[in-house]
Parts: sequence; structure tokens; C-alpha cells
Amino acid sequence: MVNFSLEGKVALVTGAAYGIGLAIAKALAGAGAKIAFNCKNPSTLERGIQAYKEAGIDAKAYLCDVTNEDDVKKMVADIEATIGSVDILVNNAGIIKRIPMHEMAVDEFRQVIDIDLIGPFICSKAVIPAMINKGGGKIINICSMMSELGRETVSAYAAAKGGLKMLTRNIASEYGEYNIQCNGIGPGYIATEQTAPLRERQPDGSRHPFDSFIIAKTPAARWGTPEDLEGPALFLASSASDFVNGHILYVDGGILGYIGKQPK
Ligand code: NAP
Ligand code: GCO
Repeated sequence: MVNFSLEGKVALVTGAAYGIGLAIAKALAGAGAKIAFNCKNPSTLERGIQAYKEAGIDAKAYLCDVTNEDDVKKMVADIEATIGSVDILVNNAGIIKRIPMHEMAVDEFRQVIDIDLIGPFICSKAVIPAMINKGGGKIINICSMMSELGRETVSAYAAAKGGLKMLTRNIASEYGEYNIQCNGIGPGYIATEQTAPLRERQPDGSRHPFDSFIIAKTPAARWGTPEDLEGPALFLASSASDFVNGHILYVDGGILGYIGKQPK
């Protein structure tokens, strides 16, 4: 019998006050997991606490920057001391900076790498020892279309998400023998605050050119929603995926397999 239950499990979803992280956390809670989440801005934390309360989820909330190893260690230790050691880690926290590479400052490039790649390294390193002691665990890294494809102005983000794909495979390789499965989810273009600038209506009320471009590049002919990621996340967080390791599950409406609709 395939088991999608997360009863008795503890899940940490990073950057999950809103957006994709919140949707994934809700899905894991719906399957019985206890939830902890973090973000880096106090205002976001309050927003997240309210969102979980409205969803009837008793989530533990942490103000924690995923690039700060000491803070991450303290957060993981507090989770273990209060609700149990982390069984499921979703490395969701991330930023993007859309700047032509030749105009991008090194510090801007470094900030994206720090949060989107080094953050998942820090958080994974913090939870793996207890997962080994416990006999296993699940790590899910939120990758991207840019784990496979490039595009103008997102050099740092693509480098980070490409690296996150390989970090996923390396964690899977190094810790598979301890019954730790590490996989990735590669969302397509999802309607969240992060992509809002790409969907802004034009002054004449028409679609943003990039919005139209994505619709033409997506067989599903729509942007994804955070809710589209709930089922894939639950699959990779549950024992239903115990023999899936080092895999990037693309949830993209078919973008990666499609040449794109011919312009009319
Ligand atoms: P979002 O709406 O911008 O939310 C990002 C979240 O990450 C926020 O809660 C933010 O918290 C948190 N965060 C950022 N930097 C952090 C840090 N240093 N420490 C802790 N938390 C931090 O993004 P989203 O669209 O939901 O995307 C979530 C993840 O999916 C990201 O990794 C993104 O790259 C990836 N993704 C998104 C799409 C898409 O189309 N939307 C597609 C593929 C992949 P604060 O508000 O406190 O900064
Ligand atoms: C962009 C978008 C994308 C999405 C996502 C696609 O500017 O191209 O923000 O990068 O966020 O990563 O999978």
C-alpha cells in the first residue's frame, strides 16, 4: 500500500511565510506533519504566522537567515527540543536578481549564490546528522527551469539553481546509504510575488510581453500556481518516494519538453 502519510514527522520549510513555501508547508501539514518555517524579515514572519493560523496549522515560526550558519543551527536545535528532530527539510528560501550580467555587481551575484545555493548547503548540513541517527530523512531542494536553461539577466540565479541541482545529486549520492533521500522540485513559471514583475499588465492593459512569452512556451498555456506544487512535494516528502533519489521533478506544465507555440 503506497503511503503518503506524514503522521509523526517534523518538516522544516525554509522561506515559507508565503508563496511556494507556504503552499508546500500546507500540503505537508495536511498529510500530518508538524511544521516549522523561517524567513528573514520580521514583517514577513508576522504575515506567515497569520497565514498558518488562518489555515489552522500550529506552525513554529523562526526569524532566521538561511545564510547564517549559527542561526540555522540554533533554529534546528530549537525545533528538535520542542517538536522533534527534522525528518523533512524543504530548501525553498530563495531570491532572484534580474540584471544584465555585465552590469551586475559582484556582491549582487554573490548574494544570490549565498541565499539560493549556500543556504540549502547550510540547512542540509544542519539536519543530516540527526537524520542519520534517526535512520533516514527527506531533503527537497526547490530548483528551477534555470537549473536547466539560461536566459537574459538571471546569470546568478541560473548559476545558483544549476548548482542546487548538482548539490541535490551529491547529497543523494553521499547519504543514500543512511536512508536519506534528496530530490529536487523544478517549478516552471509560477504566479507568486517573485514573478509578479514578469506578469504586470502594460499601461494599455495588455499582457506583459514576458507573460505572453511564457504562455506560448507552456503547453498548459497558463502560469503555474503554488498549489500545483503541493502533490509533487508530498510525494517526495513521503515514503512513497523512498526509492527516488537525486531526481529533479519538474513541475512546469511541459515547458522543458516543448519548442513553443508558433506566433500567430
Ligand atoms: P517569494 O515569493 O519571493 O518568497 C521567497 C521566500 O524566501 C520569502 O518567504 C522570503 O522571506 C524567503 N527568503 C528569501 N531570502 C531568505 C533568507 N536569506 N533567509 C530566509 N528566508 C529567505 O518566492 P517564491 O516564488 O515563493 O519562490 C520560492 C522558491 O521557489 C525560491 O527558491 C524560488 O527561486 C523558487 N522558484 C520559484 C519559481 C516561480 O516561478 N515563482 C519557479 C521556480 C523556482 P522574506 O520575505 O523574509 O525575505
Ligand atoms: C525569471 C523567473 C524564473 C522563475 C523560475 C522558473 O526571471 O526567469 O523568475 O527564474 O522564477 O525560476 O523556473
